[in-house]
Amino acid sequence: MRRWILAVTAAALLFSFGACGRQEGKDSESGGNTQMEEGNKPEDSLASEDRDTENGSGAGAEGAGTNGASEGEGAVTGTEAGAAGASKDGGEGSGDGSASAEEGQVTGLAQLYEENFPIGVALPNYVFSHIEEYEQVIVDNFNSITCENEMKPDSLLDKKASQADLENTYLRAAVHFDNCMPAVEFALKHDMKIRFHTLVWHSQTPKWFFTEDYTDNGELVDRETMLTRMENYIADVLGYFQENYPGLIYAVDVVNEAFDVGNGDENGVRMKDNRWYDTVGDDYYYHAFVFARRYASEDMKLFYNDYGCMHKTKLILDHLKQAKEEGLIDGIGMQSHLSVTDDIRFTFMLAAKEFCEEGYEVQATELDIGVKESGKGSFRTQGSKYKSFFRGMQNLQEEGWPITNVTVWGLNDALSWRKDESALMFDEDMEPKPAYLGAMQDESVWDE
Ligand code: 9MR
Repeated sequence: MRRWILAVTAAALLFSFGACGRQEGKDSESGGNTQMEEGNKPEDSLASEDRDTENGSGAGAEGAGTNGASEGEGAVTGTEAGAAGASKDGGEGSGDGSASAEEGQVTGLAQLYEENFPIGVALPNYVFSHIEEYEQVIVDNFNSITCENEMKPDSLLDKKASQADLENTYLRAAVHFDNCMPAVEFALKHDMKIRFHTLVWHSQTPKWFFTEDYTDNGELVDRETMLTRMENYIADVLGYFQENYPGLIYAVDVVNEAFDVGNGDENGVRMKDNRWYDTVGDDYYYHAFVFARRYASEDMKLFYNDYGCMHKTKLILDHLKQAKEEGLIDGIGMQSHLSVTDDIRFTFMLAAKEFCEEGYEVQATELDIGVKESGKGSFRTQGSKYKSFFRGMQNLQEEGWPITNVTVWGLNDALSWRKDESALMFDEDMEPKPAYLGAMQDESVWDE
């Protein structure tokens, strides 16, 4: 795999912007949760409850290579990037397309932000089975990974084994870790850490887990039974990693997306399509933190993770108050599924700061920034937004606020769950887009 230089001149950037025929995007964080709801519907996902647990990879992985940006649309090609290569501080690059630390160049995002926070990427199993195409870029840019789907309950819960021994599994469903092993092995090979995503979520959690006989049509169990199953599930999953891979997991999304006024009860707790709510009740998220703190090792930070955080800061803070006061939670994961029309510089960063002021660590856990309008300038605007995002988080961290990670939700536009919006930093050929240069704080990308 060719290694490319990270910074390019404005000229190279401008040359590389082709016509950007983009489809109209869906709503992002700013516009409510339309897109999230669609994306999260179990039936939209290969990881739906009817799916066998053996199939660990999600829609993003399956759809790989079938869509996304076509060549030349906004990508800075490796050749151009290399030829035009300049180091971050403006020095001339080698021009041969290779980057090396010896030449004084920053090798990528992880190094650029190493004084600030780890930089993560969400990866589906598809990437690990085609790793020769992606390994160098991953290693150059990221030091944290999140499984896009393979650590979710429908990947870890083992239906057959649970059904086969109901007497022993009734309160303790069987789990297995086959699906996430490629990610674990990759992380170990490259000395990377893993953000665990996610323990308790209404989506990608099979219905059978909530029923009397572990079948899809069984009766739902009562609150006490489900609380015990929740406790055992959390204990077994966290216990497995502590025992087998101590130190590998540094952050855990304990609860995902529990607050949503549009789909919630009168207090905004997610009710729709939420079997945790149906069985345990409106305090299910609190108990998840109780159990997670009970079984997590000290080096695993416990997170509440959600979309649209900048629009529901108070809702989240109010609901988490008790867990926070009891020391059960460490941070807020702001998913950061954004669009180029979102106000990142002020609205997003203010929300991040507000969480910090309340004593939480903040991580951007699922960053992508969708391009809404077709047209020449779209990818340049996207580049500015990425720049603004990374710089904003860096500024907060440098001011002393505990910003402890930025993770992008996918490696390239073709692998993204938002294929229609070309929301990531690399195009389908793994060529860096202006978004990447923005994230690298390249001077060719204009400031917002
Ligand atoms: O990117 C994931 C996609 O491959 C799955 O099909 C989808 C199913 O729900 O989940 C996506 O990841 C979601 C994440 O787990 C939680 N926040 C929203 C993400 C995008 O939908």
